[in-house]
Amino acid sequence: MKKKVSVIGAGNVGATTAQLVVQSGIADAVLFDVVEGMPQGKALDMAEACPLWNSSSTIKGTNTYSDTSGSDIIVITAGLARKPGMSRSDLLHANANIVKGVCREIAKTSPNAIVIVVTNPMDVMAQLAWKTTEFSCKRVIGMGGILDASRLAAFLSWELDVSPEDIEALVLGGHGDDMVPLPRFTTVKGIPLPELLPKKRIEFLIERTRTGGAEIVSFLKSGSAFYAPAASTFQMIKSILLDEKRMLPCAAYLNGEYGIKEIYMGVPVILGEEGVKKIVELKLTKEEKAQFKKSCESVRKLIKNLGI
Ligand code: TXD
Repeated sequence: MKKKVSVIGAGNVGATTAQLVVQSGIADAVLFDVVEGMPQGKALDMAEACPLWNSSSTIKGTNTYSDTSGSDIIVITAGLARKPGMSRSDLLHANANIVKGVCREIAKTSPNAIVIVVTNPMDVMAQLAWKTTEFSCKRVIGMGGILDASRLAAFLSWELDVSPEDIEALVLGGHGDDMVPLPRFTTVKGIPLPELLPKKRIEFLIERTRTGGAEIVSFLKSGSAFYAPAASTFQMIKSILLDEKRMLPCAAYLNGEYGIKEIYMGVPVILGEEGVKKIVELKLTKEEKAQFKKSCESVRKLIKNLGI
């Protein structure tokens, strides 16, 4: 039997993630949303593309949690985008209510699933999902660092005129304005970035990475990025389902690693069939440590604001 991936929230990121799963053929998918008809319509459309994709995966769109039961992976993309007049804090509470509701349901219907949290503010929502499901922290993981690193890799490939295939970028910290891109650990075929570009240029590309999400929002006007976020989520799904043991920057629960306790933070982890197999600890410089700590404080503030 094929593995089962359920995507909660059939909007831009959710539907595109489901598409990547079904198109790859590595699992069957269920697309869930509270909007009636929308997940059914998108799922039917994808199912009708399967013959063209040579995929034997199935996909079902639904408004009923029982259809997601027994999932191997649950991806949470359900949430609201910020509307005019809405503060970040309003969004925090609105999305927290949605994620909490989703987690209560999936904990009952898919008690053995690995949960990938995408909804923003992602690090905080990952913490909330872990608390609400009461799953082992190895089985609740946030998606953010892969996307940030992919953005940096794309900018570097244009800057250096080299294939993105040969670029390994690494970004730590929370998935927010104070993420911590690491030039020392960003390499082109093994050559560290500081040997390839002047400091000023690296700083410019790092700043573009930090504001990468906003750059896309400013073009789209309504809605935010979804192709690269879905591709990032799919990389996690694949590493888990195929037990690839990829080392990927994800939000994981830190309990002493990096000198940080009891919060979700973006760090390199090894992802396999049981979820987080290992948190990889890097030796950071004083400056990198300070940036990482600052990023942790921002996430901690939001967690406090939510009272979790
Ligand atoms: O790197 C990252 N982690 C991110 C996060 C990258 C991109 C997007 N990021 C966040 O993901 C974004 O800020 C949002 O919080 C989520 C989903 O983004 P998307 O672009 O897919 O948003 P949409 O298109 O508005 O889709 C959200 C869907 C929409 O169809 C709603 O009807 C649905 O969520 N929704 C729900 N589904 C299930 N259950 C409930 N309660 C619910 N409420 C809304």
